[in-house]
Parts: sequence; C-alpha cells; structure tokens
Amino acid sequence: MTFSAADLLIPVPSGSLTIPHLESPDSPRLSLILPTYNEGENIQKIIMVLCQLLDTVIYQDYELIVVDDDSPDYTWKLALELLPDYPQLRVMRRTQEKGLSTAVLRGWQVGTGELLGVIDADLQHPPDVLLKLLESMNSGIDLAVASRHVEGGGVSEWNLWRRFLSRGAQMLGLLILPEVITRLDDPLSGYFIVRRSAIAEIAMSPIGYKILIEVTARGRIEQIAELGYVFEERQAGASKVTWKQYLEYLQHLFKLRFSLP
Ligand SMILES: Nc1nc2c(ncn2[C@@H]2O[C@H](COP(=O)(O)OP(=O)(O)OP(=O)(O)O)[C@@H](O)[C@H]2O)c(=O)[nH]1
Ligand SMILES: [Mg+2]
Repeated sequence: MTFSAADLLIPVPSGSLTIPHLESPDSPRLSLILPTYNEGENIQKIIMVLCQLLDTVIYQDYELIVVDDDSPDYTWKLALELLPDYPQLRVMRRTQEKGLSTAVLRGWQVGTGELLGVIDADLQHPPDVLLKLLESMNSGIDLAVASRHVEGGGVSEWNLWRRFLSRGAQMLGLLILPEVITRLDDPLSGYFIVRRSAIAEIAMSPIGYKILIEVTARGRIEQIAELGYVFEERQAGASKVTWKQYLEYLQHLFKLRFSLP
C-alpha cells in the first residue's frame, strides 16, 4: 500500500487558537514544535539532533511537530521523508494561515504532550539547552525560558545595530506592557517550554513572532525559570526577519495592552 503526502500530514486545526486540556493519562511528556519556513537545509539535522538528545532523557516519550507554512523549498516534504526514521516526528503543512506564533499554537493544538515547547528549526537555538529546560520543569514551574540575558546567555556575532534593535524592542515592551515584560529577562526569546495546564482553554490571539509574550500575558503563569543560552549564527538557510516583524511586534504589544484586564 502506498501513502500520499496528504495521508501522512497531520490535519491543520481551524477556528480559535485555544489549546485543549490534556486528554489522556498516556500522553507524552513533551510536544515540541519546530515552526519552519524555508528550512530545507536544516530540517534533517535538527530532527536528528533533537531525537538523539531527547531519547537520552525521555526515550520516545515526546513528539516533534514540524509546522511548515507551505515553504517554497518544500521543507514539509523533506520532513515527511524523515518519518520512517523518526517515529516521534509529525508534520503539518499550512496553506491557509501564516506566521510564526500561530504556527506554534496550531502545533500545540494537535500536540498531546503534558509540556508544550518551541525551538527554532535553524539550529540557532542550541539543542542541548532543551535538557536544562526540561529538567527545570520537573520542579513544578509553569514556564522555562532559554534566555540570552541571564548568566551563561548571549548572542554570538550580532552587530551593534541588531543588538540595538533587540534591546530597543525590549524597552518598547517595557513601556507598553510593563507588567508582562518585566517578568522575564528575555521576553523576546522564542525557545521555551510551558506547562499545558497553564495555557489550556485560554483563547490566544498573537500577531507576528513573539509567542512567549502572548503566553506570559494570557497564560496562568506563576513560576518562571530562565536558563542562559547563546543564540548561534545561522549556518544554512536565510533569516525571515524583516521590518514587518518589528511592526507586528508593536501591533501585538498594543493589542495585548487593550485586551488585558
Ligand atoms: N511556520 C512558520 N515558521 C516561520 C515563519 N517565520 C519564521 N519561521 C521559522 O521560525 C524560526 C525563527 O525564524 P528566523 O527567521 O530564523 O528568525 P530569528 O532566528 O529570530 O532571526 P535570525 O537570527 O535572523 O535567523 C525558524 O525556524 C523559521 O523557519 C512563518 O511565517 N511560519
Ligand atoms: Mg533564526
């Protein structure tokens, strides 16, 4: 029997961006989302590295969910080709909806893990930090964030302009949404694990890239831990960050400002 790509892809949820409660006591420990757009050059390596790493601590007790926005380089198809070698892998291809934050939420919606995580697929987030994030979740906290701005953290080769933009974005956040932004040293991180119970049944509505801000603002997040990591340079593929992401960030901050109690 042969399978078509459509049989192998996981269906894309529609409607509200709400994460359901845990359904089964046999759920895996972790559902980790890899949002992708033109990451064909990285996808095989990141899946291999993550599976090797996670198998050492939670052997097959996790799922990796690639959520691809119909990349012109067919990242989703390349990911599907890896399925026979990686039983923990699941692949979603979105054609109707776009954007990093909603990709993460759609992935979490189909994920069945008790813990929900996200990591970039371009190997800029050092995979081994995931083990520290997982370990700190064992202490019962709600959110574990890989942070560039705590001990052990940093950025590798960012020029002054990029550092300025990143810090400027954080300052802007402090002005517009202080009660959320002050809770984290690195509120712009895109590498973290959150407990499902802290965000289940809450309607999320992010704009753009910064899913951590949405989770911290709307979730039932009490205890947070931040673990240092160094944001690596891209080795392959191209960045998707443009001015559009800065504008969307601003829109997102204002949207939260006017919708939070
Ligand atoms: N599904 C989906 N994934 C995206 C989208 N935009 C970016 N991504 C993925 O999100 C991750 C982060 O995007 P990058 O463009 O690398 O952003 P960045 O790491 O903050 O910035 P750089 O340092 O410039 O690479 C990567 O895995 C991208 O492939 C999108 O619109 N949809
Ligand atoms: Mg990147």
